[in-house]
Amino acid sequence: MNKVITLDNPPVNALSFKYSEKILKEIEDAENDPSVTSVTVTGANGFFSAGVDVNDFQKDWDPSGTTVRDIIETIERSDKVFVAAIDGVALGGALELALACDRRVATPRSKLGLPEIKLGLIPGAGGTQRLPRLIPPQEALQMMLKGETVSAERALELGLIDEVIPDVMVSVSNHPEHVILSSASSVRESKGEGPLKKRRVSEMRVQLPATAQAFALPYIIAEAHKSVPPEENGGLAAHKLIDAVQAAFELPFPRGLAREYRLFDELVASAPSLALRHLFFAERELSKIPGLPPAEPLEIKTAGVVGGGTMGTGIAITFANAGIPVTIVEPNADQIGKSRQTIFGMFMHQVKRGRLTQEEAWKRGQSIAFSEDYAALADCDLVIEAVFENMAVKKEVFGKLDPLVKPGAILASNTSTLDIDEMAAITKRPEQFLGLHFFAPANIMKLLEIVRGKATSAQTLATAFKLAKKLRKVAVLSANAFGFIGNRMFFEYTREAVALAEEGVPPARIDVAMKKFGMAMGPFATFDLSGIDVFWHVAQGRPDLELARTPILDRLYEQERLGQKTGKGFYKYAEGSREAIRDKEIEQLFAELAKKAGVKQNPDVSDEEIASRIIGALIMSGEEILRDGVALRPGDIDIVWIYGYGFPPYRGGPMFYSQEALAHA
Ligand code: T1G
Repeated sequence: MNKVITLDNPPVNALSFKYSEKILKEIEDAENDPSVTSVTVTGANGFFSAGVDVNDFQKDWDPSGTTVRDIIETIERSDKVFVAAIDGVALGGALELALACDRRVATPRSKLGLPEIKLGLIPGAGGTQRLPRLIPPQEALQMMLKGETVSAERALELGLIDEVIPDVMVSVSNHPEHVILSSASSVRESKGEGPLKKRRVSEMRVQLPATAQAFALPYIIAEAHKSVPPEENGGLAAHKLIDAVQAAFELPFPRGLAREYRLFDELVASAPSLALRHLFFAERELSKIPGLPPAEPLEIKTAGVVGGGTMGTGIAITFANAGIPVTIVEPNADQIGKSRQTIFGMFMHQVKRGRLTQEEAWKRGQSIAFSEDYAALADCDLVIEAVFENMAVKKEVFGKLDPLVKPGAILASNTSTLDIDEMAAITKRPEQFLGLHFFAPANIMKLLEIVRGKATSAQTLATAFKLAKKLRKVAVLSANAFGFIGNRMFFEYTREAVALAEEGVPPARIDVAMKKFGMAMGPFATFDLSGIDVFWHVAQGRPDLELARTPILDRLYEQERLGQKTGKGFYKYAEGSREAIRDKEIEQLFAELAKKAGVKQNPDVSDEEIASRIIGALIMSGEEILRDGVALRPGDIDIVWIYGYGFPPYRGGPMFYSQEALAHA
């Protein structure tokens, strides 16, 4: 008889330590039941399992309790045939459980993967030893290093599964005995191999392709180590993963497994993994707004964008990519031409990269309409403005929009620093008004700050969060305060960098020190990328800003040294190049300004001191933002800085980093 065991632990059938005890008992019962000849493990609700419950991996986790390892070892010892029948997602420890089975079948929509690396871990229940035995080892290594999922079709090509089972699997819950048997038997029939036999992956050998020479293994391992970041810069788990896979090549299964377990247990307590697991949950907290009454989100079926500049065009592309038809209102015909060109170029680039079919690109391009007339937006469900960063200009836009768009439409501003309530006040719909602050380039950057006005309703906020998910953005709620969360902190972060430059530390050296800390880009390179005029304009409107009081921005603005866009900023750039070249002129300019201001010089400060001062300023600003109630949680601030400003994820974000730094001080 075939016994069916169904993983059923909503919402994602996670194999928590507690739930693993239940499943282990079911498997042991099947093992001890002489009438059972085969066991099929499947998942409930169209979901196999998301793997081990990440909540269970607290810093001092106790591996002596029942875990998915015990389930897998029981399957391994059994002489009964185990079939994993996958419908939906099979990740991490759940896929490792399937790897311990003798057969794996999956429905066409299934996705399989070992994403542990994204949590700063490695597969810790045999995945690093079984996957390279079942599929080509280089494919196995890359799949685990990238933490990517593969489709059922790709899994079949690789040999990760034996059969793609049509939708018969979806009825597994109401005909368990019959259907699973047929699926298992379909594996038998299609392979014509008679009754299913035991086929332990652990007994297979890791096979290098016949073309590979004897020296291939050391070369493959050496190349793999070179292909990942250094251990201290986010590469710790990757290097340990390569060590574990090397053991699969070189050691008998039991010893390779022991090495994997040891490496995994070390990583669970490692700082990068604690940081990445913090971010995993912080990201899933974002849309939980304490005190907000439940509200049904509206469906945004059509959108309008006022302003066809860089931001407006990027925002329109974002809507088109999410399948939401969008109209850009832009009075300037030349600007419309430029916007059309940008859109066409972007979609062609996606086609060239194989990310979009020609037909899909054309469809998305066609879903973006242009008009010089606001009336074209009358029926839109949401209209966002992305015009010049000036309050009068924005008020004029909303003064035109409010009487024109339909009563239920939401109006939004893409402003990065201006007062949302002041804009809402000139409309008759403050409840349906909010800020949607996209980050440039809007169609690439995943971060979206949702800015809540005094009157913004719960339904408008719920709609914005639902829209963000559809736009594939990571949305963080901000109160309506200057600079919201990211930029307000960025001004303090860059202020400290400028202070160090005034003390005689070359900007180029400051950027190197911040990249060594793990930032994707140094502060001065960021100034040049965003445009020094952007900061200068903001500073004009905010004399209270410390950054506004530094003379350097005025000097650069006067000299039209605006950054990459003018070929000179804090760095200089060769014609048509974005490569930053150190510019002694800037260092002389800082020296003159510092002398005039009587700033004490301190040019020999260490890289660590540079990073500590700049990150310290960032953290203090984050603490102020929490005190002012601008951000809901420290984790929200961390997510803003990971997705919006290139803070190193393996340090968990500025607020997590500050706690860790304090804890180890
Ligand atoms: N553990 C605990 N909770 C999880 C979870 C997990 N593995 N996966 C999801 N959740 C929760 C999540 O916090 C949220 O909770 C809800 O489920 C819906 O998630 C030994 C050690 C499965 C693709 O890394 O990739 O196995 O906010 O909003 O967009 O080698 O969740 O509703 O309270 O993301 O539909 C490896 C992580 C674990 C998979 C579904 N597995 N999860 O995406 O929903 S380590 C993973 C995901 C491991 C072994 C190792 C996604 C998803 P709440 P969601 P979704």
